[in-house]
Amino acid sequence: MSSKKKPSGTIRASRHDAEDSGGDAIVPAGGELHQVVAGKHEMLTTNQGVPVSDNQNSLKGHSRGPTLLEDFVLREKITHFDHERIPERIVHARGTGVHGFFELTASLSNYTTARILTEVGERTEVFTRISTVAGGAGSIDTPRDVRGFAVKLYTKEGNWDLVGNNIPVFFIQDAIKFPDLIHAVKMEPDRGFPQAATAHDTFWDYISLTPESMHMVMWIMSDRTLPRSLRMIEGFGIHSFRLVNAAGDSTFVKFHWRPKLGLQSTIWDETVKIAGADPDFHRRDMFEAVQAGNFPEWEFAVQLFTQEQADGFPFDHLDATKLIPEELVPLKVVGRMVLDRWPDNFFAETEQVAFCPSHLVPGIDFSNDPLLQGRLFSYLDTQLSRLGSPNFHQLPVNAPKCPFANQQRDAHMQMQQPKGRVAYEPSSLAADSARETPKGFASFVATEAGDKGRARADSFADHYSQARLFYRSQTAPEQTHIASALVFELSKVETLHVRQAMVGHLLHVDPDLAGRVASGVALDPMPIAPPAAARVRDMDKSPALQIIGKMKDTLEGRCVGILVNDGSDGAAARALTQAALDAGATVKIVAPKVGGVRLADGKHMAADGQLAGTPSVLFDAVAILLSQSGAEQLLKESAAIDFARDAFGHLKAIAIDRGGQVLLKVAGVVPDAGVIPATEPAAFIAAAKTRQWDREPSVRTLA
Ligand code: HDE
Repeated sequence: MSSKKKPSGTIRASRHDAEDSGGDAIVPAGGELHQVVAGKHEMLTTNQGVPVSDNQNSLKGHSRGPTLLEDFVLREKITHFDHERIPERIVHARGTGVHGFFELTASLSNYTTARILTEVGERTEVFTRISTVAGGAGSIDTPRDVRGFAVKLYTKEGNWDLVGNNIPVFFIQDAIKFPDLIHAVKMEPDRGFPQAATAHDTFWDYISLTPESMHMVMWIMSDRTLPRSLRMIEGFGIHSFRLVNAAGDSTFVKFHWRPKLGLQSTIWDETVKIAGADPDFHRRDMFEAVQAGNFPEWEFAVQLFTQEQADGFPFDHLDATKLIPEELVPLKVVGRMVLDRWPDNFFAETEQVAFCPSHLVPGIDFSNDPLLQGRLFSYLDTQLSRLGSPNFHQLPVNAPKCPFANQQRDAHMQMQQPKGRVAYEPSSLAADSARETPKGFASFVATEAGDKGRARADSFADHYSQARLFYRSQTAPEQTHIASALVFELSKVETLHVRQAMVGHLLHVDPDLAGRVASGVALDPMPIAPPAAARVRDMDKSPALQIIGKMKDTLEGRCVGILVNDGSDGAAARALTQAALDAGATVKIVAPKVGGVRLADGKHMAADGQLAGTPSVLFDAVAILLSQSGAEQLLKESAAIDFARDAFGHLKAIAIDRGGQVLLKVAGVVPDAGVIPATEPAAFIAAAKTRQWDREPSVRTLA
């Protein structure tokens, strides 16, 4: 390095002198795409490969003089920086992506020719991105919101993008309504808030005028929109698709992802506090799980049904506001997905990944669902503005892993250098150029007849029966949470007639629910229900729609927090830690200082988090093990009191010793069956596997 005696403005290790220092170099990879890779002894260069001698000082007329325009090193670096951001997604801007694989466990060869669904035991690489919908890319991970569940499967026959959500139905029946829905939910355009929230006037105004949204409203007001972890959500393709077999026969299919860890959600008050304690709560949880080798896994299941069966359903399966109850068409598990590799670079992969529901493989086809049909246009279109070029498929995360070739050429950021004079098909001049093949994608031959027009089928008219089905299928605590969520949201709505209109719709869903919400927002008299376009039916309850019913009796994937201070009982802390680890949980030690504590036995215990920055909302269950003097010291510490009070208020199991008992008392907690002596680790673990639902009425007013 040729640095003379110039003050560099920084202290740096000399890369070029250190034998084993890794450098970042831009090198050609595979002769086609260029990527940044770690290399040894690489010089820092400009993008033109010119070695850079000084990366700390711009070129100036003299040491205190003006900067010179001639400084191409500075200009190139700053220009590139100025253009680092690309437009964020208009929806689903905030997301977390992970690589993994899909493995088929049962063949669907009777139904489809798609190799990914017929080759049992084959592993197919996937990239899965889970997102929130309404907030910007930098918004919190835990708003009350739907989660996008987008999976790119790099199959041998091309990429298949299954772009779904964690809720099996949607707000609207027709794609033409989507921009209005999104404009209504996004921050209000004059004031620029609220960010990532449905709890405001424009959203509920739009919804109150859109009865077809009522089923989805039940889902978004349920705890499904408050997932404990992205590893504990279901995924749904939502729309009906077709599977097409070798004989050209079609079977309708709905796609499902079911988390191995079961479903679990947080409590609303807890969710709000998590947003402050850790805005990256879900991304961090996923990162830590994947890095620790606790790879999230989902079962892949299908619901298969024929046109004849569909004709007998009391709803239209082409209507995306309807689901097919599992009790009517059972789920058949045919595969699994494991996410086992965190991306190397967030921008290159998670930000640049481009999902399109129109990316299908031979043997799978679309249905006429009018929402799906609109999506088939939208996603390709949005990638063009977001990624800026029709060559987005050449980015490594988007490129198929099977060979691909055609005569599409040129355009912005073309990374390929095709050879030869033929850029068309058919051609006789290049015998080896890419040709059509009989094995290629062929659309199912469907017979369509009817009058052209902007019409909605009568079979789409029933907007309330499945909303009622969902609400009535819930457990009592879950029903209470739905009612309370509606009260919370409508309490943020300033316009009285919007509140009234919403309660009017709820009368069709369930009069008891309407009563609870009306009372919660002090609405008197009860509004009148709007006319319903179709008779509201009572359907058989579907327990599969619950969360509590689908929580697994396990601590796997969960986290136990243990609060200790100087003088705490080390043996008790170690016994609880071991019991939690044995049950499959992770354990984090929380202490007043991050350096850890000196236990009663004189041993040092390292801390994972400092008390003020590690509240109990970050854990599924907690233990509070305090020495007598430590307990007294923490009584003046609001973070400690909140730690105890919130753990109790969020219905968690709490293990305590005598010091912990003192803290609970100051926190105003009256112990119940979920507060367990630290000397009984087994009982604590059993209680930690669930929430203390019975406790809830004693800690907050619910609707
Ligand atoms: Fe999307 N949606 N969407 N959507 N959607 C987008 O595409 C759109 C809908 C979903 O992780 C956009 O690449 C329309 C239903 C996910 O990158 C955009 C309609 C479902 C993601 C778009 C819908 C989804 C998106 C924005 C009504 C569940 C994130 C950026 C017809 C089945 C994918 C982008 C990722 C993203 C349009 C409705 C799921 C603008 C027009 C229903 C998971 O193209």
